[in-house]
Amino acid sequence: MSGDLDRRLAALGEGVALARGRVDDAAVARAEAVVGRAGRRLGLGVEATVVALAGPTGAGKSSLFNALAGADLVETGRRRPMTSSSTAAVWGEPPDALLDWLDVARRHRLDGAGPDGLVLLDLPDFDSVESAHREEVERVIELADLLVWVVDPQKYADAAWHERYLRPMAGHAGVMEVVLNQADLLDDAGVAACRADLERLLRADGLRDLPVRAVSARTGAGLAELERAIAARAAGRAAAVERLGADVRAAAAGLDAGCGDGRAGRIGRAERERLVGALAEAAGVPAVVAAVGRAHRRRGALRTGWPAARWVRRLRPDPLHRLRLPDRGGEEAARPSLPGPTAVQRAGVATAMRGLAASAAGDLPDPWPRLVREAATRHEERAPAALAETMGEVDLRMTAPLWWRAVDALQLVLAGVMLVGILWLLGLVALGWLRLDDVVPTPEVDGIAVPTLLAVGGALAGLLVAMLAAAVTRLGARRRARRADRALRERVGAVAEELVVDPAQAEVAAREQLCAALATARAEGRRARRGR
Ligand SMILES: Nc1nc2c(ncn2[C@@H]2O[C@H](COP(=O)(O)OP(=O)(O)OP(=O)(O)O)[C@@H](O)[C@H]2O)c(=O)[nH]1
Ligand SMILES: [Mg+2]
Repeated sequence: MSGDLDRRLAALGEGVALARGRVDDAAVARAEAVVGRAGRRLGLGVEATVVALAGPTGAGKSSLFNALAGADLVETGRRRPMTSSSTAAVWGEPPDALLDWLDVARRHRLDGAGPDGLVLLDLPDFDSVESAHREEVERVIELADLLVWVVDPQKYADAAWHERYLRPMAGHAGVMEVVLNQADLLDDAGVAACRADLERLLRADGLRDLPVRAVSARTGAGLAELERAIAARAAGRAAAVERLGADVRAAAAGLDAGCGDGRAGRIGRAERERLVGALAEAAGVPAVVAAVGRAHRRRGALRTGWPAARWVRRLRPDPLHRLRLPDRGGEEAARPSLPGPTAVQRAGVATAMRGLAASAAGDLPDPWPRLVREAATRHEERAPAALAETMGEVDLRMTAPLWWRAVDALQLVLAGVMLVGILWLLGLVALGWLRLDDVVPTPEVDGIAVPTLLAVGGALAGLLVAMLAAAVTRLGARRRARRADRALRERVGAVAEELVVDPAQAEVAAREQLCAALATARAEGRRARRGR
C-alpha cells in the first residue's frame, strides 16, 4: 500500500516540477509541501498512528482526551480558552523521531492496554482569540494521520470551522471522525436532530459519508465506540498512508490545470511555411538573395566582359561584400550588415508565431493556449536579428564557373588581336606621316585592310562574346539566387523549428506529462484499471 503511495508521491513530485511557472504558484507550493511532508512522514514509519483532537474552545477536547487516556493528563474547565499547547498521550513504542517531528513538548507514555503505536494529541482551540492557538492547530492538523473533530451542540454550525477547515479538506473525509460531544445536555430527540443537522452541513461542505458520533465525555456515553474506531485505525496501520494519500490527491487536484478535456492541435505545413516566410523577410533573406544575383552578374562581367569596359564595373562595390557576406559561409563569418526588420515585418513574424501557437494548442483549455503562445513567441523580438546575424554562416556557393576562365582567355586573345590591329594602324599612320606608306604594302582581305580587320573585328568579337557571356551569366545568376534562397530558407526553417515550433510542442508535451503525472498521483490510473 505504501509502495503505491510512493509511486503516487513520485508522480506528484514530477507534477510539481512540470507545473512550476505554468500553474498557480500557491498550488505548486502546496503540492511541494505535501511531497516534502509525506517524505518525512513515511520515513518515520507508518506503523504508528497520530490522532489529533481538534475543535472549538469548550467543546470538550481535553475532557475526551483524558477519558480516552483513562487518566487526567490535561486540565479541563470553564476557563476559555483552557488549553494553550498540545499534549500527547502515547501508547506502546512509537518512534521518538515521530514525536520530535510532531514537536509536542508534553508527552505522556501510557502503560495501560491500548493500541500499540497510537499517539493521541489534545490541541488548543481553533477559534481562539489567541492567534498562537490557531497556528498550533493548523500546524498539527497538517501532520496528524487521523483528525477527530470535537464539537458541541452549540458550536457545530460554526462558520469558521466549516469554511476554513472542512471545505478545503473535502477530500479528507476518509481520515476524519466527527464527534458531537456533550450529548448528555440534550434528550434523544435533540441529539438525533443535532446529528442530522450536522450531517447535512457536512454534506454541504463536500464531506459525504462522514457519520457524526454523539458522545459525552461526562457520562461516557458513546466513548467505547469512539475508542474502538480509533483503535481499529491504529491497528490497521494504514492511517498515515491514507492521510498522505488524501493529501496527495488534494494537491494533485490543485495542480490540475485544464487536464479534463480538449485536445491539442497539430502544426501543419502551412503554418510552418508562413512562419519561415515571415522570418525570412524580417531577417533580410530577399536582400541577400538579390545581392547573390547581382554579385554573380558583376563578377561574371568582370571575368567575361569586354576588357576595355571592365573598369566601369569595378567602380561599384561587390553587392555581397557590401553586406559583409562571405562567398562560402562559415562559423567565423562576420556579422552581416543587413537592414533591421521593418515594423510591418515584425508584425508579420508576430502574427505567424501566434498562428502557429494557436494551431499547436488546438482546443486545449486554459491556461494552455496562453502557455503555448508564450513558448512560441518567447523569441519574437530577438529572432529576426539573431537570424540575420547567422546569415553569414550559410554557404552561398559563390564559386566562379570554369567557363568564365575560358571566356576570359578568349577575351584576352580578342583584345590582343584588336590591340595588334590598332598598333598596326598607328604604325601605318606614322609611316604615312613619314611618307613611307608606299614602301610597306598593307595586306588586304576582300578589299579591307588587315589591320582594320584586326582592330574592328577584335573589338566586335569581344563585344559579342561579352554579350553572349552576360546572357549565360544572367541565367546562372538566377539559378544561384534560387539556390541561395533555398539554403537561406532552410536555415531560417531550422531556426524557426528550434525557437518557435519546438518550444510550442514542448509545452503541449509538458501538459501531457503533467496530466499523466497528476492522474497517477490521484490514483486515477489504478481506479481506471480496476474499473475495466
Ligand atoms: N455536560 C458536559 N460537559 C462537558 C462535556 N465534556 C466537557 N465538558 C465540560 O466543558 C468544559 C470544557 O471542557 P474542555 O475539555 O476543557 O474543553 P476543551 O475543548 O478542551 O476547551 P479548550 O481547551 O479551551 O479548547 C469543561 O468544564 C468540561 O467539564 C460533556 O460531555 N458534557
Ligand atoms: Mg482543552
